[in-house]
Amino acid sequence: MMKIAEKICSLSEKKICLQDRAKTIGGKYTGVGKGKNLIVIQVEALQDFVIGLNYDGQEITPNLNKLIANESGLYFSKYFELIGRGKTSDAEFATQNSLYPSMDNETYTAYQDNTFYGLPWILRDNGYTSWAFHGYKKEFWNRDKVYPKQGFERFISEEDYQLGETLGFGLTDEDFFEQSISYIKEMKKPFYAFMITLSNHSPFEIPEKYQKISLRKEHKGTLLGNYFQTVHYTDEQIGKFIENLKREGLYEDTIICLYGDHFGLKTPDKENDKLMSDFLGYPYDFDEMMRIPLIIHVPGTDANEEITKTGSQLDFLPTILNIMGMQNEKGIMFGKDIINSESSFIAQQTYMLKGSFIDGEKVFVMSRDGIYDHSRAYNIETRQPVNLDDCKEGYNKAIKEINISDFILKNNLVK
Ligand code: GP9
Ligand code: MN
Repeated sequence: MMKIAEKICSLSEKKICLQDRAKTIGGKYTGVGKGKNLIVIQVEALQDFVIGLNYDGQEITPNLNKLIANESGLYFSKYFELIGRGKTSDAEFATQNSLYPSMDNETYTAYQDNTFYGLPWILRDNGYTSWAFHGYKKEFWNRDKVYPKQGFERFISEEDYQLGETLGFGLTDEDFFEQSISYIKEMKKPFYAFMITLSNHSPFEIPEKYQKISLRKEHKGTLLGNYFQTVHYTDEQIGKFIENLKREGLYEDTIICLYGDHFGLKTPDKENDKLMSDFLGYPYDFDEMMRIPLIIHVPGTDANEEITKTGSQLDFLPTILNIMGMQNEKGIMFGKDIINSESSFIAQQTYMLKGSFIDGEKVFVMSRDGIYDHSRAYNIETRQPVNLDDCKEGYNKAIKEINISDFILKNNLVK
């Protein structure tokens, strides 16, 4: 049978061979997580700048910091969201499938009848049980229709949880994590549990009893101040969940991955820009807005380091497959194994328009009027302007990548 990559070689008018896109190259940490259970937590609106932050002597994310500092914690600090029109659902899609989400409509609706071969299917083909968990209405973002097609055998949604006190959308992260444990215990091992949190959603409002961070005067009553409180609340629930996993004897044999789905504090926005720029000490821009943490904890290993190569949600699938010692035998991946790949390049398509990219050195922001010469570019460390002539190659590459991925979605080429 012809593999997907071979098919595209013959189908694509652009005659671009994608054969090598289905393979991970292997090397460092290959197979260190082989045979272990996998829990992937997608945290609502978690940006990276809160990680390791000391806010007037207070840690905003003490439990995540602990997971990173653990002798088996990998922390990817230059990791970026990659969404299309679908926000949370596109973050899920890119992460599971290593394809660019659609810009026509959210991918879960625009391509609900497509066939996919991403993480849930790959794990099932390797003997795993794959379930998804999210404490909101199952129809939202079309999840109930799309999850089975993605390879999830069961979707534990709002109707499967006991709704107590509510926050924002409804079920609290506290109830979500506490009640999910009994479902996880039902899963046949090895298992893959994909969990999507909810409480840290804009406008980040929680009752006073949960507001444990003592805020500076200038942050009180602002979105940034609220954000510190809700991130801290969610971090606490994740900490309790990890303790529960330990109590249930699951922690030692389970890889825990965690990442943010997308930004919480938008730019451009007058209030956010002022508060964030003052707080960070440099202008708040797209790269900081879209930078989210990725943590991979592989128990019983000495995989403990900060990885500073640039990556995005597209890269999660090849990166975790390398760690779990698996290959994607049938699909295609637009991402790379961040740990072993030489590349430090990511393309963007929303907020930063198509053609925009971030690499190890610079950020290129395509102009909204579509005229290349009106674009801007800056060095990611010094924040100083970069000559646009030095961005042409990256700009062309970014467009080409997204167009090929879009071609695959439009023609339903993943079988
Ligand atoms: C709802 C939740 C929020 O189920 O995932 O979605 P968002 O508004 O962040 O895209
Ligand atoms: Mn979201």
